[in-house]
Amino acid sequence: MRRRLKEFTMPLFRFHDPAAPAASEITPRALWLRRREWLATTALAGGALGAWASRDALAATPGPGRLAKLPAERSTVAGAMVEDRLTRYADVTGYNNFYEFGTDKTDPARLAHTLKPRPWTLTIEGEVRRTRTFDLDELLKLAPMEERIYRLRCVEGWSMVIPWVGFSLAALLKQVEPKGNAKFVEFVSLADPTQMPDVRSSVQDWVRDNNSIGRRPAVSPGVLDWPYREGLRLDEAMHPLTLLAFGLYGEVLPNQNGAPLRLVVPWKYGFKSAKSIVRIRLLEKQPVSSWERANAREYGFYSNVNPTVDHPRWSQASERRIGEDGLFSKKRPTLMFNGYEAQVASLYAGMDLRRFY
Ligand SMILES: Nc1nc2c(c(=O)[nH]1)N[C@H]1C(S)=C(S)[C@@H](COP(=O)(O)O)O[C@H]1N2
Ligand SMILES: [Mo]
Repeated sequence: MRRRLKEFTMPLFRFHDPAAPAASEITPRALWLRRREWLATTALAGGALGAWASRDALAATPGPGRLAKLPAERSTVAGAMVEDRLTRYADVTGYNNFYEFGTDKTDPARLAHTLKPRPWTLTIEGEVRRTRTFDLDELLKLAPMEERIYRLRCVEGWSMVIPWVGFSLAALLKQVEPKGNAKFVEFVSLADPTQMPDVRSSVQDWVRDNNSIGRRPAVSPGVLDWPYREGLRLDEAMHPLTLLAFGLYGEVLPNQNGAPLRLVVPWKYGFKSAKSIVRIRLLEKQPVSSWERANAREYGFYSNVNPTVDHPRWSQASERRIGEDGLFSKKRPTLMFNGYEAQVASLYAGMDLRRFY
């Protein structure tokens, strides 16, 4: 399968020691560690944050320092924070899925410089009392920025641990006052072919080109229809773990990670976490997300991380951590709800998770 082949053939150049930081990365890394120590001592005496700081010291994590800093405070969901080692900044920002820029893992880092994260507006509409359009500066001030360290588990079988910066999506949704009949939330990403090269090669283009007699399609068929769309149930969207992220590693989001704002839903497969969002719609009926439209049997609406429900073409029982587990060994056990069972299982009480996959 195309996506899976990419996953196993692309990163062959990564055979260097993943724990060794390049000389150029040492200074920002030192800054990063100092900042984490500051967080550990000032934000929370001892406890979990102290453990994270020493974990970071072991992680040989090249720090950021390329983009503007975001002021992040301690997380309000500290109990859900993971103890795993952080994935290196270079991997978080160099190994991406952002199909608007291509399907190879290295395409977004190479090509997303054409994305213009400013000026940016986000419109929230649908079943709300107050339709609102926010510009980026208004959004940045809407609630205190928090640092949240979450696991990200891609449906393809790999995972990372990423220190995001943002605030709960609930803080934004409250602003528009959802009506009683709002049951779902749809997220729509930017789809601008002048900024995103692969938005040109949509399924519609391919069908149209194929239908015009004597012409071969100019581009290979797009995997997805644009814009990229995702959806959540309203209670999932309002859950405190659901993050509206503006940054990672203490700095604003690099374009390839979904600048200037994206969703992060840590207990669901990564594709539910839509990037570069321009529109949020509150709906009465369940929306159809892009991956569901592309292949409903393989990518369900819920897509909760679940080691006991396999993808039709591969097991989901285990995964490989980028930068730690080697290229071909999916040896790390995948956790129920990606490790957030204590926080989110009640959302699905009594639900057949095999049927609602
Ligand atoms: N708009 C948009 N959002 C997207 C995607 C995409 O192709 N387009 N890919 C998804 C997938 S499959 C994953 S695993 C995550 C990857 O996020 P990261 O590159 O920041 O790790 O983004 C998700 N959000
Ligand atoms: Mo993914």
